[in-house]
Amino acid sequence: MAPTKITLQTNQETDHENMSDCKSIAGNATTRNIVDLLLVITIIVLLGVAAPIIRGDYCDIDECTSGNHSCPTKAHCINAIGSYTCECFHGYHGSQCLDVDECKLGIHTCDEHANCTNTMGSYKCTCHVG
Ligand SMILES: [Ca+2]
Repeated sequence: MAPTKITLQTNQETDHENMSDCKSIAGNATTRNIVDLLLVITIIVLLGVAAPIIRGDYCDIDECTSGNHSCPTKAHCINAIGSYTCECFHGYHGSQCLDVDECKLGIHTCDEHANCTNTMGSYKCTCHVG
């Protein structure tokens, strides 16, 4: 009677798969670290982009260049974030930027032998005859 052959299968192949799994797990850990790092970088970048938007930096309309302001004609328009201001030209004052009458106010620099004549935005001095 011939001996019965019994084939025993070793666990080598299974062990090999387990080793691959270990490497795979290690690889996944590295990948997870990279993904986490990219996530943190993305959040930082998004916060950097979002902060100016939240502050309104990118939502500002330049009323001065668009002509959508109500400054007096004798004023500079100065844009600001979310608003604008008007600054009277030199020689004009008040909320309507009206002419300053330097002669009437006595703030001219005309010589005592000259007449002061008010002009729009300024004044002029004219020497007395002689
Ligand atoms: Ca004047």
